[in-house]
Formats: sequence, structure tokens, C-alpha cells
Amino acid sequence: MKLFQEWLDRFTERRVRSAAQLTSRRSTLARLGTVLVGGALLPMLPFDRSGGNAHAALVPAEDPQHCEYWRNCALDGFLCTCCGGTITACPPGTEASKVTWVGTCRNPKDGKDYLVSYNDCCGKTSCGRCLCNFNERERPAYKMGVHNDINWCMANTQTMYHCTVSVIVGVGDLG
Ligand code: ABN
Repeated sequence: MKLFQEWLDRFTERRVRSAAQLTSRRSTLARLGTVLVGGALLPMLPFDRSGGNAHAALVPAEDPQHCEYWRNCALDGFLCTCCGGTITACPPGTEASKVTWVGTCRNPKDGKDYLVSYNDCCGKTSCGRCLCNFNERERPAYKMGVHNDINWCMANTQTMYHCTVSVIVGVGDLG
């Protein structure tokens, strides 16, 4: 009986050891396979590389922080969208110029022409970011009425130029 028990013990021990070895080898191989295949496939997955920034997907004609934004077609100055303001609002601490330069720009989305007022924002030193000189239909300085390289803050109490906004003030007559 004792002999049988010893044999059974040895038999059981051998089976348990080999089962443990097999299991461990299999699981190691499985994990290794996952890492290798996963590592090879990971770079092929479609990542969102915009960094959550909606502007990354915009084309220049639709991006207010871009000189080619359609409303900036006759602008000369620094874009307020890059200076803490918006396309229509001056940055904090500045005020809109009382006199402005106006241009006519076509909106590529609806094909209509819009009258755009380029108000300078006054009261701080030049912003220095996003310089834009699109100047569509502008003429040299000897024709003052159609020249826009001018500080429109000159009529304000604060005459220091900071940046320029593009405000729609009318839509072209299609009649
Ligand atoms: N209208 C923008 C601007 C300001 C100062 C000098 C030139 C142009």
C-alpha cells in the first residue's frame, strides 16, 4: 500500500510540474505574441493627430487665424484672432478705431460678396503676430482714398495700433 502511495505521489507531482511548465510556457508565448503583433499593428491604427485642435482641419479660407481667411481679403495689419481677440472683437485693453478701411470679399461658402470693415484695435503696442497683407484691390499711397497702409487709430484718443478685426457690415446686391 505504501509503495502504491509513493508511486501515486511521484506520478501526481510529475503531472503537476509538467502542467505548470506547459501553462507557464504557453502563457508566456501568448503574451509575447500579443506584444509583438500589437506593437506591429499599433502605428497603423487611425490616430487623431489634430491634438484636439479643431483649427488643424480647417483650410486657410475658413480659418480666421489665417491671412487667407476669406474676410481678410483687403486687410493690412496683424490679425486680432492671433492677439487675444476674435474676428470681430478687439483684444481686452484695446478699443476699435472710429474710422476704418472697407473692402469687398467673396465668401467661398455661398459665393456672395460682403462689405467688410477693417477696424484697427487701438491702445496697445503692435501685437506682432499673424501679419497679414492681403490688400485685394488696394492702390498705392498716391491714391489716398484707396490706400490702406494707414493707422486707423489716428481718430481715437488712444492712437497706438495693436491689431485689426474683420467685421461684416453689408452684403453685396445680387440684383
Ligand atoms: N491699418 C493697419 C495699420 C496700422 C498702422 C500702420 C499701418 C497699417
